Amino acid sequence: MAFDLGMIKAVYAGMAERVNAARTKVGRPLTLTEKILYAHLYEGPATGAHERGQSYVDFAPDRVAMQDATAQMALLQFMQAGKPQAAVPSTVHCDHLIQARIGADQDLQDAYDENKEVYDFLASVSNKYGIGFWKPGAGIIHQVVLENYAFPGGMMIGTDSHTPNAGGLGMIAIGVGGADAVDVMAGMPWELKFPKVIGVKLTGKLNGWTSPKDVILKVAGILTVKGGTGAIVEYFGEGAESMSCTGKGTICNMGAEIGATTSVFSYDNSMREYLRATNRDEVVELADEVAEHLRADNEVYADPAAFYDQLIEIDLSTLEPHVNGPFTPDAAWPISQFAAVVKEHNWPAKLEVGLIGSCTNSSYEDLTRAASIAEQAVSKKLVAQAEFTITPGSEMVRYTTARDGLLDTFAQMGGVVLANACGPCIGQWARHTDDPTRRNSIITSFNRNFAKRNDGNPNTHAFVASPEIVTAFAIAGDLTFNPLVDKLVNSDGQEVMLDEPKGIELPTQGFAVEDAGYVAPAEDGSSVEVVVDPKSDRLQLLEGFKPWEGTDLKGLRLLIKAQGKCTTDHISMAGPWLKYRGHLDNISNNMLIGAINAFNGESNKVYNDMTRGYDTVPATARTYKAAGIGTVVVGDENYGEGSSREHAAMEPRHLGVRAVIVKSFARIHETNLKKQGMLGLTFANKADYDLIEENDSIDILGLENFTPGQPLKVVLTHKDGSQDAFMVNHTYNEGQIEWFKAGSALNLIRLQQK
Ligand code: MIC
Ligand code: SF4
Repeated sequence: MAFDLGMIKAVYAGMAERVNAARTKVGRPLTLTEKILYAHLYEGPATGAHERGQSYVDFAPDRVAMQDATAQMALLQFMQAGKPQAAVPSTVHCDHLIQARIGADQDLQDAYDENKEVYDFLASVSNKYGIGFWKPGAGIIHQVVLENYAFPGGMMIGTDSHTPNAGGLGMIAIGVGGADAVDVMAGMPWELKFPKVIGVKLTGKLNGWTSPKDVILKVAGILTVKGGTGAIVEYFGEGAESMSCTGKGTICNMGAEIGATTSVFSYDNSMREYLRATNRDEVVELADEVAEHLRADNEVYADPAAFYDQLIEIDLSTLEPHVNGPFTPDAAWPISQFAAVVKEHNWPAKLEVGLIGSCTNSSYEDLTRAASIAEQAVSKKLVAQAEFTITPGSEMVRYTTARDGLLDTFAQMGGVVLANACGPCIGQWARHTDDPTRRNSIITSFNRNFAKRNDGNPNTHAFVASPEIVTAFAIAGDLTFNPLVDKLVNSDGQEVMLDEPKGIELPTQGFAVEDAGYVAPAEDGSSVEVVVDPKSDRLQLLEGFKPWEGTDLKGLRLLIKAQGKCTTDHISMAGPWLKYRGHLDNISNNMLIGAINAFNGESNKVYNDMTRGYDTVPATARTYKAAGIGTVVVGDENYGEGSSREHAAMEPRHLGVRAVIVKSFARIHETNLKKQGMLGLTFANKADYDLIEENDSIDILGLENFTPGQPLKVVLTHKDGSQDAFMVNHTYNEGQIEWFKAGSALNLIRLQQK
């Protein structure tokens, strides 16, 4: 059995006492979010109330999940922490490094050959430290977690921003950087600012073409990519109860796209059924005993506006299918308006590829609904006009859908089944295109659609929608097609319409799988050796970053002033660079190469004062570093949105950047910067961003008295000798200031070990 029943029992055993203590301290009815969080305080039952959006709180999550692209750095750090075993149940999932080229079997074999060194490393570290290992091909982390580990009322962290997917099973599941995973695996408290709680009340019932995906596409339109920052989104209402558990997972998964800390649903029948279908009847029995603690107090549901920081209401009965994009997941368009919007913006209307599946949307229900559309391509003699791919989220889903004939249905429509892995979702896609300079459109059932994300091509306009809408679009090959009202012409020249999708929530014959792909760790791993070849270009043992020198930072140079959207994909691109996720020096060659330089509007071309010319960002950083000169990165709003990859913080730290000063940060990235001993600062007055000139020398003052809540001062000396000064804010608490002083959080753990 892969899941840890003993741990779940222990969590539930303490639940009543902890929830009651919290209710007493807080002095009012509790939301579900608060119940789960208070039930996981590191200190035990609450001894006081925590202010939402204000207090930093220490938590004790129940488990940790890591995917191969982030696990390398997480585990390289964990190896330095000096612990014999992971303190909580933890797993590694090999999903990100598999390239989608031809189809599942060949691609998986190639991945084994190309990534052997990394897989061997991950397998042996896992074996040594008591960590469960899911082999390449087993599936995508979030799907595998939902199928095996997530449980109502639990709390987990994962080194991937879509970890919140487990909220579909009522778990508080939060995406973090690898250094946070190290804290939890080392048995230390894990710190988080107590989140605000946004309530989303779902009334009515989904029908026709509308699916759970459309709920989150709609919410993304309302809240935008930063509207969820610092908050947990709690869904409730009759509409929530009428949705499948996996549908809830989809909604929670994509909460990452609005910057939410996580999203969660309360325990209900759909979760019971899903747990049973995935062989976890014992969990149902246990959860039923504490069911009252796995939902908000009745008073909250009776008067939600009084208990949530923000309340949104969506009527599922009237919700339309949505298509979001291009280039950002919060550009939300109801299907009835989409065709007009496509024309108005002159986006390429011809659809070249439709891609379904991924961690977001590859449940049995999703695939049956999409297959019910694909089937009609054949029965109604329609020839699919776009390429079509299917990425199953796990081997269990793949095996079951193959058994039930769904994959054959897709194949008849011309679909290609890819490996159970991230593939095209993360740029691991060898897309076959005759002309990459052509502006073109694709549509996916994934979650992110930043420029270049899927195929590395800036000319690709990527849209996201539900799997059934993607399938209908792939058949039509045209973004101005609305399957709800438009007809298509078939190969007999007749006009036909697609019927509404029909899905099956859970397989009537049950899920099945031959080899799920799990490898249990050794009981005692102390004699397992982990070898890293010093000559490897994929893996590099870490050296600790230097501690703070104890003085203000003076004479720093501006490395880049980034303008506009600067996601973790801009800071540390994925795709071809995933290869170097275990080698800090090599991956640093992608640092900020996608960010737009505010002074020339170009990417990867910044002024280098050492050579008095323009150069790439990494090369410029390296020349300053070699000369012992620290640098500063300046950024815009929501800097670092997107992924949890801590490489986006470690690379600048490694290449000598001392501070990142921005208008606002995305949560995970800000924490990652702090953990790596970097200064992450925000303009007290956002307009001061404009004061920064290309040739500036920068001083950061006030560090000797670096104190929580006290702003620091920045002095700019411009090329002509004139100066400007302004204040910058920070959110460092006492403990985080110690990370800065020690050079990184990990340095501090090592000091404490000694
Ligand atoms: C993503 O969806 O962007 C990723 C790839 O899963 C990342 C993690 C990574 O960069 O390895 C994420 O979302 O955290
Ligand atoms: Fe993988 Fe894409 Fe899901 Fe990230 S969002 S875990 S890359 S499938």
